[in-house]
Amino acid sequence: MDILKSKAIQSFIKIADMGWQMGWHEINGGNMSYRMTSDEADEVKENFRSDGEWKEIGKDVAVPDFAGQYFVVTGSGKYFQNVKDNPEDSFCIITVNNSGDKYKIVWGLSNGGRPTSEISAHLLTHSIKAKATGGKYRVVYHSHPKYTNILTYILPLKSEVFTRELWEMMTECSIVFPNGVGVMDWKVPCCAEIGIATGRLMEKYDAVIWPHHGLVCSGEKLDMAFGIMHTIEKAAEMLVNVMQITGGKKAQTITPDNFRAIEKDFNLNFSEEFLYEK
Ligand code: 2HA
Ligand code: ZN
Repeated sequence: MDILKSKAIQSFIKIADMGWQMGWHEINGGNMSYRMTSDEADEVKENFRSDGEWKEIGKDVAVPDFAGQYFVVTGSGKYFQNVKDNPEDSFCIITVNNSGDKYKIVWGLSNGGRPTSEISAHLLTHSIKAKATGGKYRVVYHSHPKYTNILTYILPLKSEVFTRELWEMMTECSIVFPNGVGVMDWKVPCCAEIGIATGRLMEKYDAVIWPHHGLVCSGEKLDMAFGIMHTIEKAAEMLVNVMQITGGKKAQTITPDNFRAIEKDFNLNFSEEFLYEK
């Protein structure tokens, strides 16, 4: 099968292009990975090359559960802007070795290159999420959305504050990300350290904010991870607008008891830390 006709690859291209259209991927900003099902990989395996070199994923990073699995991953230094018109040059498919500490490119990056510099954050998050969801979660998506980033200069860098403030912006936010949003300390991008810290927060959250940088979302499918990112960014934009108009004072808002009512009717289990009295 022509690899570009595969549904999994088409969906990867579509979501990457949507992210670009949203303005979340200036120059080479952002990265995305998708863990293929074995059927999806089998369907396109005839296109894979076997001469790739095994390379280390990152210091102290190993994901042995993924031995032999395949990931579609954007390329380091590549532009989301070009994914649609030049897919073979913009992303790749990698596989993981038996000890889980090395990867090899089997398709793509036709003009050379390597997978995203945030490969550690991606694979560690995949590992944690796959374990926590019985293998359902397959996507890690990182972008640089403007308003989410603006809030990291305004709000205290606390998961409970970001979660509560974003939840208050639209009733359905608490249903879209019921586990809240994790907020990390600022870290240098592109190293194992940011990956390990992200993975740790992903044990609890589906979305993690990197202050003054961007957002990482995980989900079952590409449209779901994109949807969580979109919802968070829209809520962040609304909060920035409210602050611009009122200086942060709200005439009324969704109250902790309102959230408890949502929790009950939607059968959710909110952490009480998000429902603090102000
Ligand atoms: O340039 O977004 O965090 C890719 C990135 C690194
Ligand atoms: Zn980034």
